[in-house]
Amino acid sequence: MTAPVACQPREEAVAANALRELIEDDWLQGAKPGLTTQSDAAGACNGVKNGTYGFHVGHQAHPWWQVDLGEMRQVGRIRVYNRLDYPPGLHNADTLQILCSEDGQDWRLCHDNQGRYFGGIHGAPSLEVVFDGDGLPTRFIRIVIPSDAPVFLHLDEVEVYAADDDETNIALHQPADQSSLSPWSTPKVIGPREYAIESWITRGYRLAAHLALEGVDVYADRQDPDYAHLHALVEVAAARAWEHPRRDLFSLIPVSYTHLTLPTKRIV
Ligand SMILES: [Ca+2]
Repeated sequence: MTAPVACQPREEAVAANALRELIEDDWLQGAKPGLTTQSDAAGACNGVKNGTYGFHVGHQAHPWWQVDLGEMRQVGRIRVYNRLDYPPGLHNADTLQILCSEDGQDWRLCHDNQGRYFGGIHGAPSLEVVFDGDGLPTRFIRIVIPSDAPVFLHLDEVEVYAADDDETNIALHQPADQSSLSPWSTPKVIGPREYAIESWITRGYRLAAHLALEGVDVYADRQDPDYAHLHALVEVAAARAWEHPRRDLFSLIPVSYTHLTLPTKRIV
């Protein structure tokens, strides 16, 4: 029995542009945070409000999303921005409940939305829950849909403000989690963005050395790399770099650096 032709080893010419895309995809794949319930949930406290879903829990009964404020806080108000771009799901969160907890184990109800629709960045007002006086003492805040029937939970953003500071969103970039993943879950950046630049460059040189052994004149157009400059360029990549990575990240890398990964001179 022989393997199908498509599975047999073969050599194919790779055009320079296609090679660049392959290498970029490889870089980006290696740089992406892994997909976990935490990395998807981070999308509802990442400061991005665009009317779509910041996270997407799987189809299940009693789906929930939560954020850890890091320490006990006196919460003055919670603002929830609904997803607006998917009409069949507009009312999924109408019945949401907000729970609070000191330890992430024992929860108590602090708001029941009782079927009232709320909007998001446009249209109907977003949901705002205000806690009077000294505010609500809590460390964890959980949003749950109290439905025995499976339902999707997907929100745009959740903001939390302390009773004594109505300007600072204390949920921003705090650790979040959710009850499950869905096919639409994606990893968001958690904490400060870090690029494995040194390892990428090392790999690039390793690739260049390998290609040199194969007879490719990869150093024909080499310039002295300025790692600090390259590092600075990548550091300032836009906040949405994961969603449009190639445009945002690689548009910043000048042509003079392509020799780090691309022996384009001899590959046609
Ligand atoms: Ca968001």
